[in-house]
Amino acid sequence: MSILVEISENLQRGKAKMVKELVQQALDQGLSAQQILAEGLMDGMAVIGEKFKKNEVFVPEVLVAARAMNMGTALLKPILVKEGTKSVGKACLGTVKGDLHDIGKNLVRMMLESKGIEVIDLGTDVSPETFVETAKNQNCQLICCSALLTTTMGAIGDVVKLAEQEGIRDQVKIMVGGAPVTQAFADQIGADAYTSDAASAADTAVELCKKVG
Ligand code: B1M
Repeated sequence: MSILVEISENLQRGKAKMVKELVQQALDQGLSAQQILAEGLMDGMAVIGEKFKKNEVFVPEVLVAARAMNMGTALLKPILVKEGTKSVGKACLGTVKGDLHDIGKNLVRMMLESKGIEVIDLGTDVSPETFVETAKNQNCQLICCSALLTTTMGAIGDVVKLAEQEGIRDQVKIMVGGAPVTQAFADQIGADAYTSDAASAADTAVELCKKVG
């Protein structure tokens, strides 16, 4: 069995310590951090997601898998994030109000940092007020909102509206993403950019920072 399959399967079983060991072994074997992330950790999480959908696994199993995912990504982070890169801009990032999913958000953070963007991570269940106040007080060029639930994605629209009301809409770009979010939804709420994955979020963020100046 390839080490990437082993990582994926152990993640699915929630074996966090084993996942951490296997990720280290994979790095020692010379596999790239990107490959371990995509074909090991994210592959395992995708299988869990499908089983969760079909009621074949439940919240506790998903939580332990998420913990294993986080243990694995913690090892990859220093490699994916090039330390000491010149800052190209500042972003505040969070999962929107009512939503506790943070794995995708954490990946977005990692990728943004790898491109030299300073990230203020607001965590999960972040209110529109917190996004907008932080952007204002910390002079962020970007507000980055992640939403994983169809019931919470509407909260991104509230962030856009509040940024308008607070008079900072022309000083800040708003980026959105997360499994249920689409380009059409982003257009509908007046966001500046939508991307489907963390790597393209980072590329888009760099472009937007250049536009804001
Ligand atoms: Co939740 N959950 N969950 N869950 N959970 C989903 C999202 C769901 C699709 C599962 C399903 O039914 N198939 C479903 C939502 C259905 C819907 O809304 N239509 C669901 C549900 C229903 C729920 C609960 C309501 C379940 C319950 O309690 N009955 C509950 C809600 C809690 C809450 O938030 N208030 C809940 C709870 C949980 C756990 C706590 C158990 C756990 C979260 C643990 C954690 O995050 N620390 C969890 C998990 C893990 C999932 C699934 C299985 C996996 C999500 C994940 O981490 N994916 C998920 C099923 C799925 O998505 N297939 C599911 C891996 C991650 C890398 O992908 O986050 O999509 P993702 O991020 C991607 C892109 O979307 C993008 O980049 C990443 C990849 O590069 N991206 C951005 C993300 N944010 C971005 C921002 C950007 C740009 C790109 O710009 C700013």
